[in-house]
Amino acid sequence: MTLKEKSDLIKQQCHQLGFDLCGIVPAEELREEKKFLQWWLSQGYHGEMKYMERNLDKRTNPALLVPNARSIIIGLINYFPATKLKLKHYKISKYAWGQDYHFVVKKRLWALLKFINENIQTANGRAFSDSAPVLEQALAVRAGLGWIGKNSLLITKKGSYFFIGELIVDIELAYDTPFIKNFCGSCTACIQACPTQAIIKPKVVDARKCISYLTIEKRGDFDQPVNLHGRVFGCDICQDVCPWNKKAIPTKIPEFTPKKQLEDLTDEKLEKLTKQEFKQIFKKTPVERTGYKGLMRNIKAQQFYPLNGQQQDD
Ligand code: B12
Ligand code: SF4
Ligand code: SF4
Repeated sequence: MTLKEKSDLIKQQCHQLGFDLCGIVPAEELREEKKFLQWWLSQGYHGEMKYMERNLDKRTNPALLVPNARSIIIGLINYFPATKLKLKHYKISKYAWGQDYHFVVKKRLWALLKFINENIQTANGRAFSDSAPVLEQALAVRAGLGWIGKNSLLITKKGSYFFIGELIVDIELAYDTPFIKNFCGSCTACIQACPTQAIIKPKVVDARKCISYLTIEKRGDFDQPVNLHGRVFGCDICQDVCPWNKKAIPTKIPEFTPKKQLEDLTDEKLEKLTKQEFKQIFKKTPVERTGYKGLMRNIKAQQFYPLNGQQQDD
C-alpha cells in the first residue's frame, strides 16, 4: 500500500466511525503557534487555568507524547444538537447537552487505531480530545480542516460546532496542507456579540472575561458580582452569531442526544435543583466538571442581573 492509499483508507474509516472531517499532519513542533501561546500566557489571559502554563514543550510538540511519533490524524465530530432544551432564561451551552465528548471522541479514535493495526500495519499510538496538552486547533488548521475565526475557534465550511480529537501514531502517512485563506473576511459579528468584550482583538480571547471560563473553569466564589447573561454552563454566543453556523446540521452521534430529563428541565426546576437531581441529570456530561456547587453558584450569580424574557440565542 502506498502512503496515499493508507491515508485514504484511514480517512474513509474516520467517516465510518462518525467523524465528519479528517486530516493528517506530520508530528512536528508547532513553532509559530508556540510563540503566540507564550505571549497569550504572558498577558495572563489564561486566568487561573494553571494547567495551560504546564507542559509547554509537550503542548507545542505533540511528538513528545508518543515514542517515535510520526503522524497525527485529526478528526472533527459535529455536536450541533438536533433538539432544543425547555430552558428559557438559563442557558447551558450545546457542547454539554450530551455525553462527555472526551470519552465519545477518544472511544472512536481508539477504534481507529485498532482498525489501522488490523488493516494497514502495526502501529502504536495514543488518542486525545482535550485530554492532554495538545494545541488541537492549530493541528486542525495545519491539516486543512478549517481556519481560526475571530472568535479564536476553529471554523470549517460546515461551521464550528465540532469537537477536535487526535490520534498520534508512530507510522508514516501522506499529509494534508493548511488552508491558505481565512474565510472570516470583513465579518466581526462574534466580536460585536460577545457581551463581556472577551474577544479583545481578532483571534485573541481574554479567558478571564469569557463567560465560558467564568462558568466552567473559575473555581470558588466570584470576587465581585458578574453578569453571566443567563449562561450557567459555557457560552455559545460567539458561535451562534457566526454566519458559518447558520447552516449547521444536527449531529448523527447518538451519545450527543440529551437525556430526556435535561430536555425537560425548566428554569424553575433548575433554580431548585437538589444534589441528587444534579447527579441524575448531568452524570457523564461535561457539566460534571463544574459540579453541583459550581452550577448553583452560576445560577445564583444571575440574581444581581435579572433576566427579562428570551436570551440572545435561540
Ligand atoms: C483553554 C481552553 C479554553 C479557555 C480559553 C479559550 C481560548 N480562546 O484560548 C476557555 C475556558 C475560555 C474556553 C472556552 C471555550 N472552549 Co475551549 N479549550 C481550551 C483548550 C483546553 C486549550 C485552548 C488553547 O490552547 N488556548 C490557548 C490560546 C493561546 O489559544 P488560541 O487563542 O485559541 O490560539 C490558538 C490558535 O487560535 C492559533 N492562533 C491564534 N492567533 C494566532 C496568531 C498567530 C500569529 C499564530 C501563529 C497562531 C494563532 O494558535 C493558537 C494555538 O493553537 C482547548 C483544547 C486543546 N487542548 O486545545 C479547548 C477548545 C479550544 N475549546 C473548545 C470549545 C468548544 C470551547 C467553547 C466553545 C465552549 C463553550 N461553549 O463554552 C468556548 C469558546 C470560547 C472562545 N471563544 O474561545 C473546543 C473548540 C473546538 C473548535 N471548533 O475550535 C476545543 C478545541 C476543545 C475540543 N477538543 O474540542 N476554552
Ligand atoms: S464564549 Fe461567550 S463570553 Fe466567551 S468569547 Fe464567546 S461570546 Fe464572549
Ligand atoms: S462571526 Fe464572523 S468574524 Fe467571527 S468567526 Fe464567524 S465569520 Fe469569523
